[in-house]
Amino acid sequence: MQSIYTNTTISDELASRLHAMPKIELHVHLEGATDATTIWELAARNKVALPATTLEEWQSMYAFRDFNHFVEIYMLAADCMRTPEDFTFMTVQFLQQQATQNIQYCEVFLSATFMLDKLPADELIDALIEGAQRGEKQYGTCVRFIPDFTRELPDSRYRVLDFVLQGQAKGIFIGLGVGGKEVGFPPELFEDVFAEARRQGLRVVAHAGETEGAQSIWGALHSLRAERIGHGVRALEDLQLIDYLRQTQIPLEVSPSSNYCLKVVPTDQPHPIRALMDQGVYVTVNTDDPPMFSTDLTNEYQLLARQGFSWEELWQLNLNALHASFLPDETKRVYLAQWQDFAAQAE
Ligand code: MCF
Ligand code: ZN
Repeated sequence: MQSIYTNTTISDELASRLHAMPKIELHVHLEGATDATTIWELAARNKVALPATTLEEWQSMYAFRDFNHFVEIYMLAADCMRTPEDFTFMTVQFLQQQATQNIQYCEVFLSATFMLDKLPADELIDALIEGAQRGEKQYGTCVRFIPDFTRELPDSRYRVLDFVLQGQAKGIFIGLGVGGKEVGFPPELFEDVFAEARRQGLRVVAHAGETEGAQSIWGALHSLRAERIGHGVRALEDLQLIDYLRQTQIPLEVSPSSNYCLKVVPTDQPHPIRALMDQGVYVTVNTDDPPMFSTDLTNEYQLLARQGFSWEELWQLNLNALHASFLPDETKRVYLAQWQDFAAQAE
């Protein structure tokens, strides 16, 4: 990929403050957070054939030509994950990586559509719980999952909902999501399952406004009653939608590097998160699939700093993630008190 637009350099002091800053992440996929080397090892262990003869060749396939190519690689990677132990391992490894950047809590997607044919729901849930407990104990970072179904496989949606309800009862799943190809699969198709999920007390979120325009976001808001929008950057194409998002303060989960890598945003342009924020839209910063986009959350904040965001603005974006999370208010207050200590020291 071409280098991403920047218009300023940042001090080492700001770079390390962004690394040390206590953080929360709301939009990251477990499968997409698993690096190419681990996928290569899982493929070998589970005897899954990848279309590459060496790890280097597999790594080179992470240069995505377009969105569909990304989907292809993501599905190949997800197919290498076969056993409960794989999911426990991936979760512990993920929490370790998050902890090194002082990410204290994350809400993580799981591409459930691809998993339910491969291993029994209860074993997968127990494996994720085991990973979450082990990871939190060893590294201090807490995780809750939001399984999603894939738009282009809508028949999986009720199976995924049943799975989410099983994990909700065990306290590890908090919501239902939808992701994948927007083009040809509008939100209106999934109104039924989202209504049922809400009735069952699940939180609901939807990817929208990434490869489709504002109409897809309107659909996610009106038909699905999504509480947060994954990406949503194409809201800027519709001023009425921008007004609506400003008034309702429905959060957007923005992932700058992902948008550049998947050609949602041209690499020679500043990221539209600036325009969204300037118009009063509620935005948060996320990684989406960090190793697939050669990034991590620290790097996303540093990239925005290199596009001219001040420390105060970046700190506000970080606070936005805390407030937009599905944590109980009491827990948010505890984090906030700790974070204020950090901010006071940083001044
Ligand atoms: O946010 C990115 C790109 N847009 C849509 N979906 C996904 C992204 N990263 C992972 N996904 C997931 C999605 O949630 O991929 C699956 C779904 O589970 C579909 S096929 C890539
Ligand atoms: Zn995503």
